[in-house]
Amino acid sequence: MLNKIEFITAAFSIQKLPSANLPEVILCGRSNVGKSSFINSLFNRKNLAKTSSVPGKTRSLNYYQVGNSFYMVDLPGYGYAKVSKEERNYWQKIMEGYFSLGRNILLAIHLIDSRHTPTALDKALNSYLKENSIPYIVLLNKSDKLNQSELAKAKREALKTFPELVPGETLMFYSALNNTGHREIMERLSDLEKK
Ligand SMILES: Nc1nc2c(ncn2[C@@H]2O[C@H](COP(=O)(O)OP(=O)(O)O)[C@@H](O)[C@H]2O)c(=O)[nH]1
Ligand SMILES: [Mg+2]
Repeated sequence: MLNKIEFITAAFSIQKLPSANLPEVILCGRSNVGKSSFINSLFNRKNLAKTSSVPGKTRSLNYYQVGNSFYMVDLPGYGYAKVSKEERNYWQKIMEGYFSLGRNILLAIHLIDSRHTPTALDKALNSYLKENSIPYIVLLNKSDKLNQSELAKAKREALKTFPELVPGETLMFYSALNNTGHREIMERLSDLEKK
């Protein structure tokens, strides 16, 4: 049932989330890393999730329902290395609020631009996931932009920052452009469905 996805709601506060009658797969990462494009490419839908070439501030938690299996939740992105203190505080507050609800999170997909080394906020996010015992995978996204040696370097950098990751299992490349990683992610999601 992974071929059916529909938009449910954009919640601008954690009080406005849909009722927790389905488990959740959450998408996180900095703004502009490609979370919306990930949803569109994964489900082969051109404009289901709005994409933007300018780093915007998606402040909402965007809920999509996948079959009758789970919600896919596009969480607010965080900025680049130099974000304002205000923006960073807002992001931390909403993430802590969301995790404190104790919703049934099956998996977190943490997207990182494969061209950049993980930032302080990537590390903060990783800590939240660990503290809350949420299973997670890191996707090195936009892999179409790199050549073989750059890809190898990106993998090394990610492993240096997050040594617990296992390549091919919890660390993978993804591209919304050429479908790298598509099959692997779909397999992972259909495994969740069987649980
Ligand atoms: N080359 C390439 N560009 C991508 C990929 N994914 C997203 N983008 C581009 O990155 C920009 C931001 O994407 P978007 O999905 O809106 O990011 P979001 O802010 O995380 O939702 C857009 O210009 C996308 O076209 C990818 O896999 N490869
Ligand atoms: Mg987006």
